[in-house]
Amino acid sequence: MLVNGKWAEDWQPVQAKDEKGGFVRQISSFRNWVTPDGSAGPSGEGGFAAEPGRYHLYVAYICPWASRTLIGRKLKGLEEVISVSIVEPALSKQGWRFGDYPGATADEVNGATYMHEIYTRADPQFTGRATVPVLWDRKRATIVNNESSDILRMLNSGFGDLAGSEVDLYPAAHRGDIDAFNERIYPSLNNGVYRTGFATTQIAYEEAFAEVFSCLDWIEPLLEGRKFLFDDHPTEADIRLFVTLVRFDVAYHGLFKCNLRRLSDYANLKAFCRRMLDWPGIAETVNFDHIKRGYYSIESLNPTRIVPVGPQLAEIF
Ligand SMILES: N[C@@H](CCC(=O)N[C@@H](CS)C(=O)NCC(=O)O)C(=O)O
Repeated sequence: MLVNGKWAEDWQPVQAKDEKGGFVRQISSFRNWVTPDGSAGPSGEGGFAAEPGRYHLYVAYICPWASRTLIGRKLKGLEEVISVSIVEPALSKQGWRFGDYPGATADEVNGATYMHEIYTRADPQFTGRATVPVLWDRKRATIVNNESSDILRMLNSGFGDLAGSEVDLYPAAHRGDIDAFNERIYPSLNNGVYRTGFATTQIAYEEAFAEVFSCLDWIEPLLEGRKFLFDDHPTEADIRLFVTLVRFDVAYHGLFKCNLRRLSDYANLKAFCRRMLDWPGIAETVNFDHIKRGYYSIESLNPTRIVPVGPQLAEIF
């Protein structure tokens, strides 16, 4: 992580721990919003008006949080408006790195080698972890926001007419349901798999493990007879569910020891993932090679860094 703008120690996954040895995720620190007219959003300051070519997304294909924003960008037709850089899948001793691994890109905007350079460019004294996703503003040469739930929401409505209107990711009629669903699945499933995998005590592991499977067991019947959770197209809630489910059998079941059942044992969840993958644009955001290589590069969980051969995406879905 960075301490006062300097890279301080070799990268390791556990951020902070609670009193039981449970994994605690860092709170995102850049919270400004792109809005159609540059007025301030729900948090942070104004001055970030929607403009084509002004904003850039830094992402990792392995990362479910970053993948939320990649899917949002596709579904809102913003590929020509917002450019993207993709880090290499394997975490280096200095965290995320740009390079020539297949599917990764260089950083054409800032010319950085490591993601942490983007943080110190925005704040030379930054202390914290250099996470993805990051939404970068070329004009003010700073980070607009590094919280995926904010970025996903601003992709839906912050870009005004620059975005497509066919898919509303946060339809007014379903906002209460979407918020409640997001709130329930974040701790127990989206972050729950990480709390399981990065637990440092048996009790913290078992508690997180139980929450993961009770959450999956709760969602499975909800999807009975439905294409998507709340509408006839994907919304924020579907995106936030999908990014965790699609990684489940290939990374969380093995590496994170979420192994009571596989995702493919849940008929409705599996069929839901297939429908998401069939929605135009979504499959392009899922890179199984990066997902496998990235998770299995985490040395504290997999000291040999051997990448498992199976399963392939087509075998699961
Ligand atoms: N709250 C953030 C979390 C992002 C996050 O934790 N990303 C992980 C990748 S899955 C990361 O970049 N980790 C690098 C690190 O912690 O050093 C969000 O949702 O945007």
